[in-house]
Amino acid sequence: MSKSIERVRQAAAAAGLPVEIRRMGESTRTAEEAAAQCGVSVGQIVKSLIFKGETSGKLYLFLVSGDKRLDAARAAALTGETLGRADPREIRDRTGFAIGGVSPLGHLEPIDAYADETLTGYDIVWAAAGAHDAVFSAEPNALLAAAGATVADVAA
Ligand code: 5CA
Repeated sequence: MSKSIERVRQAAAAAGLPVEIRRMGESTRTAEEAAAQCGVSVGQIVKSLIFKGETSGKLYLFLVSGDKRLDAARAAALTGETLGRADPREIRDRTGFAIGGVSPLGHLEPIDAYADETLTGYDIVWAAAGAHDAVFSAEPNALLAAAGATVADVAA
């Protein structure tokens, strides 16, 4: 098992959320691909989006339903600073995950996390597990709590 997948498994277990990570064999890089592979609606896929604070240089994690977009103004109000895209290399170096496999859990450094409240309307959601074909499912409130995410109205 890859190091980053194992990091997700261990972080989830340590947070009280034992997960079964599935390698799908096909790409789950995008929410649409993940939904097709998991046989669920796109809204049930948790996007793990990394943004960077333009003032602090901190990375932030936003967990957003696959059928929603992050509202940049609401996100900035929550973090207290303007946010920009982090570049793929910096995301990989600082979180330990490549884009398409960024997980809600198991980042190399602690990360402030916020979650789209619409995720809590589903019985089960699916999220990336550290590789571009690796996913796990969880009850959304349990997942967001394990990720230490503040649940808020962040979706557009
Ligand atoms: N594995 C799936 C869901 S299980 C997944 O990781 N989806 S995702 O939405 O969380 O990750 C893809 C996201 O990465 C895209 O929605 C996009 O916001 C972001 N992304 C794609 N390309 C770049 C890039 N060049 N720089 C920064 N972010 C990017």
